[in-house]
Amino acid sequence: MWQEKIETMPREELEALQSERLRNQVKRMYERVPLFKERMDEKGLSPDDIRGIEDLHKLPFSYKQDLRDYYPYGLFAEPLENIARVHASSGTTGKKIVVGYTQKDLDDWADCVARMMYAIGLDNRDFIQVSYGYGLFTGGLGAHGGAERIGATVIPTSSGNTANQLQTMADFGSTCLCCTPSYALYLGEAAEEAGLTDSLKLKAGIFGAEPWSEDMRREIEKKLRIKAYDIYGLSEIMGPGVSYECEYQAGMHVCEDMFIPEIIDPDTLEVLPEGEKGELVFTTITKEGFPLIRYRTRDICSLNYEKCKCGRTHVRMNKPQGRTDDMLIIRGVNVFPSQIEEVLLKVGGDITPNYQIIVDRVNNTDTFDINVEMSEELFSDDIKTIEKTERTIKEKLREVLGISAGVHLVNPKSITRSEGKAKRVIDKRKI
Ligand code: DLL
Repeated sequence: MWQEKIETMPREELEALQSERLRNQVKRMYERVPLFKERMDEKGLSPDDIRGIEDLHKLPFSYKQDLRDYYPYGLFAEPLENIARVHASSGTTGKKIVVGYTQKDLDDWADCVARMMYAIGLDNRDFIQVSYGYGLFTGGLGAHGGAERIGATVIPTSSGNTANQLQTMADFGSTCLCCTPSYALYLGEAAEEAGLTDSLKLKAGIFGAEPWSEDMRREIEKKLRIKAYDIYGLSEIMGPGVSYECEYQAGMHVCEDMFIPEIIDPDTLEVLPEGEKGELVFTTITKEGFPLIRYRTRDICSLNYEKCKCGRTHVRMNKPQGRTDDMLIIRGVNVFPSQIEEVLLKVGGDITPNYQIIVDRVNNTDTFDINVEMSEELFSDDIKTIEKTERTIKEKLREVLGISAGVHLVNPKSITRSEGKAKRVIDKRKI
């Protein structure tokens, strides 16, 4: 094991460590993060009221909206000169959310990913191809850090350019692939088509950033002739490696010495008993740059404290089974319907605000289409003007979302009106 002492720590010891770290984190944040102090004061809580993890439930929640309200650096708990790197992710209105890492945070992150890589049998003899996007998205640099930490040879291809990815994979002898599961499947198919499957040396894949099913796992394993492992994370907490599957592929071990998970009922906000399904909440107890207390992830899943066959004592979370908000994950990219609405409103004039987003999975790749109603004026205009408007919307959407969508202008009043909440999203994918 990469950090055997921590990964197999008896639960009592682990919980004592968590309690100590939680106490320190609460004190530190109370002094350094005004919003946290304000929320503690509102509840009449002082840091001394938090004696250990038994008091976790008393602490105030934090939300994605907080990151938007305090954009970009308002929630950092370290002076900016101590921030070594920032990452970001999309917010509902196109405004990014920003998180900062000190060098120690980056080291801890690399350790989390290294724990997983080591758990699935990788070491310094491996060639790890990182085909997650590099940049503000945490996937690329997150996987990269872990691969370097175990001393493997990193092949930082980033995402896209499929033919080149495959040629690199074959020529450089990549033994592990890191990317979104949907891209892995696409690569598997493209490898078959290019007749390259036999020349690949891949043995494992580390896939996450979007929900994927057991069927999809089997499909990827068959196509790429590998074992496919799940990795979970989110920008706000750390990026990939918050939790990961071990060699038994039976739930993802949360790096509990750094992150304390809870499952709550999203309506009553009560903490739910072990095994029950609800919203996942995280408290970061070692992060320096951008710590969060009781962050509501909006991911729905459950926790399993049973001891794993691998010997690790850290709790396992089941595959997230959806979200409590309207965020869609399309080809690994987070998309909020409100971002689309904003673009459509900006285009204005020729189109009406009636639209429908249709997401499906065809040949194992997400499809993403948007039907938008034309105004009566545009409808009576010539086809060239209609096509030009479609192109404008498509380009603007790509700029804002980072992925392209099929845009179809449809006849006025052809999208069914709803009597209640408009059904804007039709997600036909079966996860
Ligand atoms: O997706 C971080 C990441 C990169 C994880 C690479 C794994 C691999 P965000 O872009 O902030 O961060 O999106 C976070 O993606 O709240 C989940 O809804 C979803 N998600 C991430 N991993 C998984 C997974 C990265 N393994 C959001 N299974 C999270 C299901 C996942 N959903």
